[in-house]
Amino acid sequence: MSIATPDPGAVRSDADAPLSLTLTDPERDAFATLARQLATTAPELVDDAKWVAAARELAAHLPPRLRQVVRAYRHDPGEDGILVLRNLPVGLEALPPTPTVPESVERDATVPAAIAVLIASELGEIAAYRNEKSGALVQNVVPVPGREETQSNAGSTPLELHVENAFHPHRPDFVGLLCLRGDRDDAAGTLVSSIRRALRLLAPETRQVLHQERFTTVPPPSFQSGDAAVAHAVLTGDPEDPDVKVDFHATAAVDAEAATALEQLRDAFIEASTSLPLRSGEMAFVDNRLAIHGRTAFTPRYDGHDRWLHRTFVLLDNRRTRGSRPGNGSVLV
Ligand SMILES: O=C(O)CCC(=O)C(=O)O
Ligand SMILES: [Fe+2]
Repeated sequence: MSIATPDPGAVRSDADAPLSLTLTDPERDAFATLARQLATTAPELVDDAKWVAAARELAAHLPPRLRQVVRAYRHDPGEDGILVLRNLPVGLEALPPTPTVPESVERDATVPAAIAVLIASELGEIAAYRNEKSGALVQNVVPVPGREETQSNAGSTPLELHVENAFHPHRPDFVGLLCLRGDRDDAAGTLVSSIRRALRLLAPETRQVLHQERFTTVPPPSFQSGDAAVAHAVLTGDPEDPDVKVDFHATAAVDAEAATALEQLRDAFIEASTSLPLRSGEMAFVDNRLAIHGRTAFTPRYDGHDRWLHRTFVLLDNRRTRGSRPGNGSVLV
């Protein structure tokens, strides 16, 4: 494993560019060794507390430059709120066919699952939601036959920009998307947009309305339960650098003026958005407090070679969520 000391200041050369890191081949190989070590740690089950604890410990041995960029991102996620990591050792050649079943999750401690959990554990506390994808810590984002038109990650028509689990009192702080297999047509792009960029496109009056409790948000279809609808603000915190809570499929305005503000916010987010066509071995994190995400349309063929991502959620403070995590585990109710 490499013990080279990275240069201080090397991870953020341009404050305006998204944080990103492409592993060197030796770094990738060292990471592959570490991921295999975790993948073969008993009981080789992703959702087992002992295995998750092993991931937390082994994450200390990730390549130093990777730990450095993750730390920089946690401190400040930049204008775009995203971190992109490349040349991760997912082993495309050895992958099984892309799953096609609904609600697919990764229970077995595969090397790609180990990669996602190691990086997530370095960023913060990996977490899942009991009522979504059976509380699995690593979920498969794959197109599912019959679900093409749904506003869920099983669909393949355009997926509206959203904050992940916007309705939940403890929504994830970060969403991680590790690409095992990219879209062969290069059509599928993960859309990301940040309020730091969109804010500049909004009039002061619009921002003011968005800071008021004039919006409601219902749970997404992937949740099998959940209540709507206490009115909330879409923007909170520092008016010059707010957090955002909105899902353009699930959030509604309670009056006409708020509806106009919501429409203007959506336009601003779309104008400020960029598309990340994730390829095999790339992982993107989205800061779910100040950035939103969606996906462009693509054409699945259901032949085992469709686009395949692993999704993981990260929260930053285990104490803050303790009342929602029975038994002090990783799954929130
Ligand atoms: O497919 C993607 O790129 C993103 C899907 C999505 O929004 C999610 O899985 O949370
Ligand atoms: Fe999402």
